Amino acid sequence: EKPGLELAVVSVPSYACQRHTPLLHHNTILTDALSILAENAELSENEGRGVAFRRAAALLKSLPQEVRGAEQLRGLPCLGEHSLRVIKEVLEDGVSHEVETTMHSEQFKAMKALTGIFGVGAKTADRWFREGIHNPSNLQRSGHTLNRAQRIGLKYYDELNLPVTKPEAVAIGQIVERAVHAVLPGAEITLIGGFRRGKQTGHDVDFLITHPDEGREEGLMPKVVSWLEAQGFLLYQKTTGNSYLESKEGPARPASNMDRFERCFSIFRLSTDNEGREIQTGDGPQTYSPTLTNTDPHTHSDTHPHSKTDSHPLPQTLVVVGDHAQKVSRVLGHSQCSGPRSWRAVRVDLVVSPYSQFAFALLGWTGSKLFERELRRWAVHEKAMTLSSHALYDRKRMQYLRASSEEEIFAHLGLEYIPPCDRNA
Ligand code: DCP
Ligand code: MG
Repeated sequence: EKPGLELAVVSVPSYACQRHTPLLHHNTILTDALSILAENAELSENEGRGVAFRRAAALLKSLPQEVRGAEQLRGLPCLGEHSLRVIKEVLEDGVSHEVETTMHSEQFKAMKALTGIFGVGAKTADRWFREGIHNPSNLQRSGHTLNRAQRIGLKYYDELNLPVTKPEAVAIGQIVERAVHAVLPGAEITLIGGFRRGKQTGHDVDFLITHPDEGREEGLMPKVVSWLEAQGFLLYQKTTGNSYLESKEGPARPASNMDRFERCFSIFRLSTDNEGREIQTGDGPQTYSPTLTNTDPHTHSDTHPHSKTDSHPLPQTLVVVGDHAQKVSRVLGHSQCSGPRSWRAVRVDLVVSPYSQFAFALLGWTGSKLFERELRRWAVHEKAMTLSSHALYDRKRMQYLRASSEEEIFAHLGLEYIPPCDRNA
């Protein structure tokens, strides 16, 4: 017997939230192929098909070793007929015909390019595509009326499509922390999203803000935004208020997967060298001590309040190094704005949660998107519970289940605790 055949008999649970899914895994060639098909399905607004490919990919990400032959897949859950066909093709020929055709199709390329514009979703992109608009330049020349988000998205297209690095995320975190503490001392700021899962890059940076005295966080976002704007840190922002209490459906019957927290979609202006220091006004580096809340010391020891950053505060301005610096300066150098410059645009998502909902918000905003979807599916189908980023409701006992940590929520759901770094489904 070939080594590895035992994979087939190892039982793998079928919900992604029952499994450990690390960032780095053994089946990237297969999961890259399936991700293209998932992305194509999502861009064609075929959500069901997208989820099927995402689940198949997530299953492969959780396997302890490389799949070398289709016989190793026998008995594994989550692999539908279509996904299996693609996997077999890649295992046998190195590539899948369907994936290659999709990747190189004019429609897929155009939809990716157009939805890559901040403020443009699949519906709008599809309408433009059918009018013959295939890329940002076509759009620029079309004379279409764009909203404020889309105009900014077009203006900063290249740099908003450059990955945001971990050091850049940390630098943004310091600015967010200064802003929040300036208007509400004692508030806690947590890095969430992909960076909390241990990713080294992201398409944006996500933060969750709360305050131990419930109620103090109310109306916080407009004040934070004003501070950031006054300091010249914002290129764009759109704030939406908390609508959780007003919402008729309540957490037991959420109308959608969208949560109702006070939230700010923004684009930051981040200095990329020390010349940018003049925009970093305020307390200055000497009196500023980073206290970015850390709920996960294993993946974020560099931002932990008790780590070495206490004695050696990180520079207030960001010095980007290596390959990324070259890419950034190339893009900035070629930007249509005003020639080379010492700052870049970065997408930042801020969310404010009342303290009593913090654990749910943290769990709901750490992702991955599929992991979140699977948690909610597990809750409903296996536990008769409704999970949202606000609360957990037990339908049989007809009561809300409180939790002050993610561990407690997993326990309520009858699941083994999965740490953030293993939620990369
Ligand atoms: N999230 C969600 N539903 C939403 C919005 C967000 O479940 N409507 C969760 C899942 C995401 C997390 O919030 O993982 C952050 O959203 P992002 O789109 O920023 O996703 P990531 O941070 O995981 O990816 P990236 O690294 O590309 O930013
Ligand atoms: Mg993110």
